[in-house]
Amino acid sequence: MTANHKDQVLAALRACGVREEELGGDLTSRTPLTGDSLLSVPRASREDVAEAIEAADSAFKQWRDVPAPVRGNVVKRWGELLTEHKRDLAILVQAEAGKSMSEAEGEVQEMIDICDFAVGQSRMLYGKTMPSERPGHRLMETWHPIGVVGVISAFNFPVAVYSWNTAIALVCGNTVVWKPSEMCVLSALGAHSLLARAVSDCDAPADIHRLVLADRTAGEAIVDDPRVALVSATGSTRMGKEIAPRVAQRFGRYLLELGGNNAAIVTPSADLDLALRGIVFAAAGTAGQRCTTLRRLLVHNSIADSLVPRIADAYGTLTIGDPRDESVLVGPLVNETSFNAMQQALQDAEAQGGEILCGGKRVLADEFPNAFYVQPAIVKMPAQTEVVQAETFAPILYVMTYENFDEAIEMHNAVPQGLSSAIFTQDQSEAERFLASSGSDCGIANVNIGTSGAEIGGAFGGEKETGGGRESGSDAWKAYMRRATNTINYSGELPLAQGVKFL
Ligand code: UN1
Repeated sequence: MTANHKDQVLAALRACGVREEELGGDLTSRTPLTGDSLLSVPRASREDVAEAIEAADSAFKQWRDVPAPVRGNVVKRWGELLTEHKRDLAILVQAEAGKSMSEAEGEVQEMIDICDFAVGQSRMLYGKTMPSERPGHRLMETWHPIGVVGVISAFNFPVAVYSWNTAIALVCGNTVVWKPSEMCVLSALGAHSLLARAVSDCDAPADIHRLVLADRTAGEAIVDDPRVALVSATGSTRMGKEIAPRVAQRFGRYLLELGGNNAAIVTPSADLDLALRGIVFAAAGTAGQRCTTLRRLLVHNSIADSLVPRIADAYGTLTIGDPRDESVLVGPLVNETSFNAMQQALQDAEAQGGEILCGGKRVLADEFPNAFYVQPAIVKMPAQTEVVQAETFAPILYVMTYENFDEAIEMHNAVPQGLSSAIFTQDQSEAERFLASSGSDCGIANVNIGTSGAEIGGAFGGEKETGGGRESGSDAWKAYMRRATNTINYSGELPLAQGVKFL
């Protein structure tokens, strides 16, 4: 099985255009499906990172002057290649992140979607014109690229989040240096090779995108390098707390997508069949390893006894195991550290008055002694204690009850993170109150949809300890550009603004 898996991964890498000489080295990719090593890649040194930034910086000097719609051609071609190699890249994502094939292909689809979006955006880098207060004057704003964008991405979406940043950064006229998670170097090579092919097919400068495969020291080199105009990083709140002041120190820009602790409120009027499906996908899908995973369920007292046992029953029907079997819905945790963190959180939850209603145990340990498959857990909590306040990157759903709607909103917002949120209700007034300024305090607020699985067309990101960044759709492109305000005088006179007289 493992030998076959390696062969399958190697075939997928080759299909994506990865060359033999890019493999072999001391950075080894290990699959969470079995815990076995797959293939190794060379580890970039600090000097390699500096060289990549230098090359991307010098490519920027050319790329910024290429018309934006022409830059869009590269991204268009990338999208075509991703479509052609969707399955190949999904095999790599599955091998390293442990997702079901449907979710792994969904991740590549997210890349294709952002390419489409970015191609359109390349013709819509709109600036405003404003009426000038002076006769014979025009006032307008123009948007310009900023330089090298450093992308630091996490294991759980090893290629999609990178592509949100890269597709938009490239059409905006920036160049990209990418440091992926060291757990997902093969997926990174696959995605990067397809982009390299698109770049070459379009005769664009080769160094508009560079990949550095290494551990966190490479990330630190990107964070501290003054040639990196924007650091876009996905990861833990702890990581973001280190990055933000370091980038701010050198007046660089940062865009952070950090921890989530997402909740859903279920009100008495909710369609419980629909809520059930939304909750189970959001809480147990991707083995609880999305930033947008549902971690807290706030259920009205009157329906808790009918809804919660149904969720537990649905959990009992989830197929857990090696996702190369297409009937599997829940794959493994990424590694032992994750498993230990989950067990610790469950212990803490019990110590803080919680009751484990179902799940939480390791399964398939005999078959896969080096992989960590777990049953998704549901834990009834008396209150939002310390463990509920923290993001544990594993499938634990904490359930709490509430009595009135205001209390539900208050509980909803009473955590340090602010990424995604949802309400299940058939009552329009409750839905509107949830979406109002005094409702959910998150960057994403949904009605009758779970917390995860956002489309790329909207801006993605969150408030508070989630870091405040916005990536992907809507006007997130503005974070990748600088704005210039231009005043043009065609009057032949020199009237000063505010009526000031001088000379
Ligand atoms: C992440 O987990 O970092 O909304 C990104 C979602 C996906 C992206 C998740 N579209 O769940």
